[in-house]
Amino acid sequence: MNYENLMRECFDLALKGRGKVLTNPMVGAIVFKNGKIIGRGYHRSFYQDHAEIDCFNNLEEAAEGGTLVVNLEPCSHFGKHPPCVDEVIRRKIKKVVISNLDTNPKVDGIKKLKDAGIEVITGVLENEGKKLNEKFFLNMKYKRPLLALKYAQSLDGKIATETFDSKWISNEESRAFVHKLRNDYDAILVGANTLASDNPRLTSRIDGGVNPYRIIVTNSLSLDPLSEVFLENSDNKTIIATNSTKDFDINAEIIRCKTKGGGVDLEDLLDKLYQRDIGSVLVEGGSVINNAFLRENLVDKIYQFIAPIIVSGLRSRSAFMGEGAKLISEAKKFRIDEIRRFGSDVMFEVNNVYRDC
Ligand code: AOF
Ligand code: ZN
Repeated sequence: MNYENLMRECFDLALKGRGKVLTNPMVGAIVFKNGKIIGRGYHRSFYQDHAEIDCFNNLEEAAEGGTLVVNLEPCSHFGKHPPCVDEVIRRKIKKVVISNLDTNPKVDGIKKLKDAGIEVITGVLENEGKKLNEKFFLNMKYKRPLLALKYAQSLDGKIATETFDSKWISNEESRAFVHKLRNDYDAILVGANTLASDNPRLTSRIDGGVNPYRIIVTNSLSLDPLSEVFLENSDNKTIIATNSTKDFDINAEIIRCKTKGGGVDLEDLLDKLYQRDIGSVLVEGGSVINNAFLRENLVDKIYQFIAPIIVSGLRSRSAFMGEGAKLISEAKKFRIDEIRRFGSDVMFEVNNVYRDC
């Protein structure tokens, strides 16, 4: 039997948890029996049931003798929830069809299923499954959030003019896509300079969207407490990440980080965010913060929008400014994985070649 179409449906179910599962994977599950689907479920959010349990809670008839199709190996550990494999066995499922193995070292679900006499098929649409959960697999491998940069630049590689004007380089269609992106990421990060010059809200303005954490990185304490991110804070998700030890009187949570090179130690910051279950960070910063993440080899992905304008100017800003490579052979290497058009703009989605999980 070919399980690809059922697996595709699991992916679609899994995607309903997009932006809500934090450091957990997106998982969809289906029970198939006597030629029809008798139940569907998915992992709705970080705190809610795993997909298999959600699916078992929505069955039209008993699952006994049926096939469970799920995009990730069912878990076998006690985390926030008891092991899914126990429930799969208790429900007398006959066969389990999986796309990806769970790289969480605590999980060894396939062995438990096989020991219970259940047939297990793995690797169905494996690459698509990996792409779907690229954040989760990176989290598991590096024990830190996936870090992506997003910026819009002109044809001549400028993200702002000599007078620091940067509104609006990309067009409306590109910006609508950015709102969708923000919904996919757990946190949006900017530096104090961007906060001062753009005063962004950093919210996701799409229907049913979840607002990401908003992180402001600063080594000084001269932030304007009336900036939008501190005002529009009903869900209390603005974080100031600083290496300063001074006190702030500001409407935000403060994360104190180690100091590196005179600023915030970014690796330490990512560790601290991961401890708070933040699995992905989108940097909408500017030249300095982009370069700081690049130099630390922490950039996993870039969304680069290119608008058909030319800014020119000796002092206009490019996306990365600061210390750079002396030789081309020392340049940081990425792979262009996707090229999309948004009206007159183009977007490259590029990934760090060393980060494949
Ligand atoms: C599954 N089905 O839908 C998900 C799984 O703390 P917990 O109990 O939520 O466990 C989280 C871990 O469980 C996570 O790191 C991953 O290994 C697995 N996620 N497993 O069987 C699911 N979301
Ligand atoms: Zn589970």
